[in-house]
Amino acid sequence: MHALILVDLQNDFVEGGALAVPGGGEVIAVANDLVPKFDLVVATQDWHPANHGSFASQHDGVEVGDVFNLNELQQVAWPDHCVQGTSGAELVSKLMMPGIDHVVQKGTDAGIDSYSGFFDNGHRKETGLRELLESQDVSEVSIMGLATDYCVKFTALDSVQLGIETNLILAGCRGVNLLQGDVDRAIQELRHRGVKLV
Ligand code: VGL
Ligand code: ZN
Repeated sequence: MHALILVDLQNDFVEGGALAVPGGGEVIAVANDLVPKFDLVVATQDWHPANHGSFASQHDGVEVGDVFNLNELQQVAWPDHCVQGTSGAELVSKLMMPGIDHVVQKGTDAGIDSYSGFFDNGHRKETGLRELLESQDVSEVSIMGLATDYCVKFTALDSVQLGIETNLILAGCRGVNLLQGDVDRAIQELRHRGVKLV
């Protein structure tokens, strides 16, 4: 089985959202074109409690974009985003929802971030995505979404590392580029690790 993984296509990551990725809204049409072509479609959803440790607002003296230490892990400080139950956390309404078979939530533990759809950033806990793919006999995935240099990158890295044939749909990805060149570096690293760029 070949599955499509849609990464974090949520209101907060598109224009007008709390952590808008430049051009983020443009990938919704790409997703809608692809959804009917796959027998299994899984969407990931960044789903943070209001006091999530990745939010700059939770720390004195930490500004958005700073890198700080969160429970022994390097953490980028983000604006409050994708707070559970808010409209910003909802999947973009223009998405073809009936074609989405499963939604996997991540980032629910306030003490650790989770860029990957599979594991938290410390590889301590799983989200359930691996089990889901295994139960459906998935051997290949195609991944697209937001943001190329964070959640898409780490989802694809974990996927290849789990032995799944992994394709990255470049036209369906947009990145943050907090530092100039982050997106290009992410793509190079993914290619180097064996992710196929399509
Ligand atoms: C993401 C930063 C913080 C992403 C999620 O979806 O790429 N980036 N949380
Ligand atoms: Zn997040």
